[in-house]
Amino acid sequence: MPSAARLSSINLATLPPQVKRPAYDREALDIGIVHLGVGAFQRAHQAAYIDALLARSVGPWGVAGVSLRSPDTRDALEPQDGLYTMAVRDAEGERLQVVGCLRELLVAHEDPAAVLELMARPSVRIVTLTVTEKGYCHDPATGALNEDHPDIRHDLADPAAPRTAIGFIVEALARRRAAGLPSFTVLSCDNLPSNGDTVARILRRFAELRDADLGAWVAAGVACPNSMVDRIVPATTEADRARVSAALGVSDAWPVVTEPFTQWVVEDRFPAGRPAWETVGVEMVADVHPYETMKLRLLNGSHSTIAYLGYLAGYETVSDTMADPAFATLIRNLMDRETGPTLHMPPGADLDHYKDALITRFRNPALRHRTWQIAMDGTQKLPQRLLNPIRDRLAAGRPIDRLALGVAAWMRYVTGLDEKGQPIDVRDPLAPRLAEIAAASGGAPDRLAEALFGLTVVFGDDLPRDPRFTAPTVTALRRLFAEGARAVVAATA
Ligand code: CS2
Repeated sequence: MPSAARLSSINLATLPPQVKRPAYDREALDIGIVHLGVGAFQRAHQAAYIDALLARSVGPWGVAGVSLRSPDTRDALEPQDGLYTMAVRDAEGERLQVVGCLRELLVAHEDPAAVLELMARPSVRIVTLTVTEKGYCHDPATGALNEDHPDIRHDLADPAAPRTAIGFIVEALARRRAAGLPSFTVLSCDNLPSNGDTVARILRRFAELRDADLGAWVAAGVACPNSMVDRIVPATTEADRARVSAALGVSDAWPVVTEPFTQWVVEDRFPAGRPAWETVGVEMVADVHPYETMKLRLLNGSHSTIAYLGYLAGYETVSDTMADPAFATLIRNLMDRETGPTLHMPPGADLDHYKDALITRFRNPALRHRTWQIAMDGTQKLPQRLLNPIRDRLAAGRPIDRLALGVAAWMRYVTGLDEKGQPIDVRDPLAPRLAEIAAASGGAPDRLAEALFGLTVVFGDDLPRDPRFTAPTVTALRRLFAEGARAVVAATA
């Protein structure tokens, strides 16, 4: 990085005129929202909405961003007074905007007491989360708290120094209760089915395990609206940092890069109050469920299918994969013939338009969204993205060939060796177990599939017993080993 000055409050005024910047008094912002899991997604999504809201009318909605473990975001943004650039890119070009709503940055692992103090402040009315699927410490197949999770056991034993988002929220709520303060609303912004109901169930169970009274209080008094979040935000690259810094004339250690599209649908249940989100394009609704299923199945289900098959076929990014006509056809047909027909569309939504827009978004050549990034944490993602649509298809007596190919591609991927025999860096909370299974199968597709079906936390106990699911999945897996992903995609598309 050249020795240019760092982006910060004092040089905001010197930025080139085309760079949008916070049009409000940042100093006057109280912390109204604590966000757990401050990362690229939240900075390009929720924070962008809050920034737009504050620009319309300044209010008590400053955001404190908490990282649970890694100090990287805090280390990058603290010297910048919490400021960072959001670069919105597509084939037409790039727009830069400096976002100003992040007013405090904390690292929970370093100072849990400071995070609990923050969450127990009277000004805090909402706690939002993007901690990824695995951050909920639950069984993905059932949505129930995993009571044997080592971090959950730790947090139950030592509530004043938690490690998990769940432990922090419940301890902060207990402190608010003891202080006679109202509880905050908990808003999950992760790609989980019924994310609000899921976090409510997990919080209630965790609180109950701490003490029955607290459990009852959490169950009765903490609102957890469901929400659907959508914006594609690939990991920032060195090239992004250099390009954005050059355009600013000052250096930004961690800009975020995203697409023009953004959507946020939220259930309107905020007893402690909320920002006037509807004034900046957030859809406030009574029931998020149809929006969420549409997005998880059409966007994320396609994404995971692209990620595993594309990676195996040697494609580095989503747009590279989608530039291959066989893949583009497969994904369109997956939506048209398998996932789309399982949906009850939200009021006013146009399925064809939504699917067309997704294909354009996946093709966005200005984003380098790595297949490897999306391939992460498959054990946490498969149930809602591919397996639930498979259940619905089977219940309707309909074929699942493309969905099964996606599942088989995940199985092939988690062997940890690609089609050229090169190692794959498989990131997953169950990675050690997956590696054991792969080693024990000795490269035999049937044994591999059989052993992976035994992961009840992923497949439940229904699908592994249903030959209408296992047979096409095993067939696809055999073919992936024998013919390679590109050929199987072309033949299945
Ligand atoms: C992706 C999502 O990494 C992944 O699993 O499918 O992060 C996806 O980009 C977002 O959900 C888009 O809203």
